[in-house]
Amino acid sequence: MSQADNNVAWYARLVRNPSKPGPEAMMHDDVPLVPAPRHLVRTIGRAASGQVRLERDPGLPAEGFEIDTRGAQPVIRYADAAGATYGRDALRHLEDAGIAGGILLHDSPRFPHRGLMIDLARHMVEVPTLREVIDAMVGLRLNHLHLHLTDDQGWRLEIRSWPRLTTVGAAGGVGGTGGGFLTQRDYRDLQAYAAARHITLVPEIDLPGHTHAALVAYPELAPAGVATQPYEGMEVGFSQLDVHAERTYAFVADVLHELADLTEGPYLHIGGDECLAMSQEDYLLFARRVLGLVTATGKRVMAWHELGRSSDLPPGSVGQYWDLTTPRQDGIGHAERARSFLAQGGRLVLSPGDVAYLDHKYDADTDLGLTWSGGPTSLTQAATWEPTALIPGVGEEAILGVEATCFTETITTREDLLRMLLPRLAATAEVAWSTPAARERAGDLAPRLVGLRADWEAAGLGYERVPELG
Ligand code: TNX
Repeated sequence: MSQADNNVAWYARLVRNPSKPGPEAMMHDDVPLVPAPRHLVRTIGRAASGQVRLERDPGLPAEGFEIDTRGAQPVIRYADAAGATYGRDALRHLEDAGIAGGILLHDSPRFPHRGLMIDLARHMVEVPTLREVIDAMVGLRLNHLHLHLTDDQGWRLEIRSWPRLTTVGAAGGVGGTGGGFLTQRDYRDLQAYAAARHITLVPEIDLPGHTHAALVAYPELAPAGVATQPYEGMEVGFSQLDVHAERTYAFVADVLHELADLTEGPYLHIGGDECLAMSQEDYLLFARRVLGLVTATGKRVMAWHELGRSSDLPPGSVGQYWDLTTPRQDGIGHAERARSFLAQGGRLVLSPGDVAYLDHKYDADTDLGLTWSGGPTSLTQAATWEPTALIPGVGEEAILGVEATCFTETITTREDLLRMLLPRLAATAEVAWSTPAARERAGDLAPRLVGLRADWEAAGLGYERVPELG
């Protein structure tokens, strides 16, 4: 049987609808991230028992793999270390579902950037929990963990040249709880833990707004230059650095220098969002200076889409779009600012607020979570959006990837964090990994989560029992 025929057979079995597979079913990357299980019985797969042959194949697309179970011994061909891990996981899930025999399938990601942002600033998230989040991410083939390290309520990364950022600025969080910070040693250890799981850390220092905690630590960086009390509320948009003081740029240069030194990945995320109390002129002045400072570190810029207000973006900058699946016409010009990154030689990572914000309630009755995007976000909503359908003029090539976010205003414990992430993180991951055709053919995500749920349970990772899970 030819490879293509086999692929068709695979889809026929996968979707249990032999009449459906058409020519597009033969695309090499046209497999849903989460396969459809045939039954719910868990077996100890051969993938787990080590009887699988692993073969590197440099011809495969990055992070891609091929599973071939037509012969006596299953073979996994892989492009790179990530592909080998993903291939082993996929084979194990197929075996557990009883559908691993006699198949040849290829899989590789639709988008190179598949991320999750965790907010450590509103409430600290401790290192052991971050490691568990990383464990969940690798099972979902997510490859970027973006850490929102600073905000009005707390500064969470040790900066040796400005020690009060953490001795003073890390004391509290929303409601006065959730203080703490990462030492540089913690950060490096976490980065190594992530790298071993094919995950790149993207550190974010949010500038020039969302900086109240830094101003409490160093009042001389504030426009008024006066000491302020720690902020424990949930409002946004009120704080800013003094963009007219040279010491502000000395501060930013020091922070970015230490951050770049710590960071193995190519990007430093510099925020840029919701700087609502600053004039356009001042914002653009600051943007020009800070963009130059990032470039001087040798790193690339990542920022929230508002930084598209600036026309000084270095080529290769990445804008993170956080407005809704249908951009709002609220005078801020979300779509225009996102497109500005493309016009300046950059690309976009999409985190639409109404489907990728996993800090949102699942439904009106969820005891924690926000709803600012217009309502709760169900598993189904998180799973059923199409990246190329959001912003007019932003198509496949403009999209570097997709990222879920989890801000922590209402999230204070490991358990709460995990149940806001899971199962919805699987939905964002599938949107980031799989083609629309594969997702459509595979049908609803919830019934396909059996293998992942078993993995989460085995790892002690709690998840929300949403109605779609039955
Ligand atoms: C918007 S999205 C924010 C955060 C909030 C979050 C809550 C973005 C760039 N900024 O400051 O924490 O909503 O969901």
